[in-house]
Order: sequence, then C-alpha cells, then structure tokens
Amino acid sequence: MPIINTDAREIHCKIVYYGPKSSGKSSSLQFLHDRSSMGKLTRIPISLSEKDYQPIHLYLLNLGKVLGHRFSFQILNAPRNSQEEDFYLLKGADGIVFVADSRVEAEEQNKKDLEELKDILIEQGRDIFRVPLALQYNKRDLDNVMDSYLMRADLNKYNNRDFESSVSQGAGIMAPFKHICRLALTSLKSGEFL
Ligand SMILES: Nc1nc2c(ncn2[C@@H]2O[C@H](COP(=O)(O)OP(=O)(O)OP(=O)(O)O)[C@@H](O)[C@H]2O)c(=O)[nH]1
Ligand SMILES: [Mg+2]
Repeated sequence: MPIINTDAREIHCKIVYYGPKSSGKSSSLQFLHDRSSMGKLTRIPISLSEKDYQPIHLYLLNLGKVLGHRFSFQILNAPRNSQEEDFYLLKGADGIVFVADSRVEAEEQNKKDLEELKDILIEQGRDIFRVPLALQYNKRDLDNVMDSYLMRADLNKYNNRDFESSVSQGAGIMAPFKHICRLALTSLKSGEFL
C-alpha cells in the first residue's frame, strides 16, 4: 500500500524485485540505476547492524508531482535468506517484478519461489491475482535456457505480462520496470489502496 503523507503532500510506492537466488535481481536494479537519466534513480546504501542480515538494496525514483503530491517509487531487493525476511520485504508492496532464471536447471526453483511468493501474499491477506505483478525471464543470453513458452506455462499462472531479458546484453530490463510502475500508478489512481 502506498505511504501517503497528506500534510507533506507526498506519496511513496513500493516496488519489490523478487525471485530465485542469482536470477539477476540486483543486476537488473544496478542496470536501471546506471541507465537512469540524470541520476533520477538514486541508490540509498543501507547497512543493517545484525551481522547475519544481508543488506537490502534500496533505490528511489522521484517522479515529480502525481495527483498533486510529490511522488516517489521505493524499489527494493534483498538476497534470498529466509521466509521471514521475504515476508517483511514484500509487506505492503505496490508492485512486484518476479525475476526468473531462464536456465533449464533453475526450473524447479523458479516454480518453488513463485509458489512461496503466493503463500507469503496470502499470509499478508493479499491475492496474487490482484497484486500488480510482472514476470521477467532473465539470462536469455545463455545457451541452456528453457523456451519462453515453457517458462510461461510454468510461471505465468496469474495472467501477468511477461518479458524476456538479459542483463548481460542490457536487453529487456526497462520494459518490465516501466510496466510495473504503470500498474502501481493505475491501482493508486483507481483508489484501490486509498
Ligand atoms: N549471463 C547472464 N548472467 C547474468 C544475467 N543477470 C545476472 N547475471 C549474473 O548472475 C549472477 C547473479 O546475479 P545477481 O544480480 O547477483 O542475482 P540476484 O538475483 O540479485 O541474486 P541474490 O541476491 O543472491 O538472490 C551474477 O554473476 C550476474 O552477473 C544475465 O542476464 N545473463
Ligand atoms: Mg541480489
């Protein structure tokens, strides 16, 4: 749910990059950061004091005024550690990009992690069919990848838009990001979360 501060006239939406270990979540965000014009997508370093916790990657995208409020997206990603950490990462997400690993050997992990995402959302009282979600099939540059129609059969169970990407080739990363931002804005404008 977006954080709306009516006094300060500010809205913050939360976008989470989620998916199996090593699928390319951090690389995707780093790519977006490197490509963002005039440093609009700012990386905020966060260090957590607990030594067992991995740092969360947080980026901020300020979009200027939307609905008369200063508007920003908070884009988060964290290495996969435990369901408990995933729970807090996903809490209140206004949009999720599920980054899948296209390699054949990652098939079961992709399916398992999508299932876990659904279960976490259920625990949070949310329905995966209604949460803005985009699928990004990453690492398409590698030789041993699944056909994308098979990945779609495995993973696109909730009627979401899906995208092929390769961070190594700098292809297909911007489209799912723009799509999820658009979906989050649409839910906000439709008043679903207000
Ligand atoms: N060939 C290829 N390698 C990629 C691609 N995207 C990421 N990688 C590599 O895959 C490895 C893991 O990428 P990360 O971005 O760290 O993956 P992650 O999803 O953030 O992983 P965790 O934080 O551990 O869950 C790195 O060595 C990347 O360089 C891609 O599209 N193609
Ligand atoms: Mg990472």
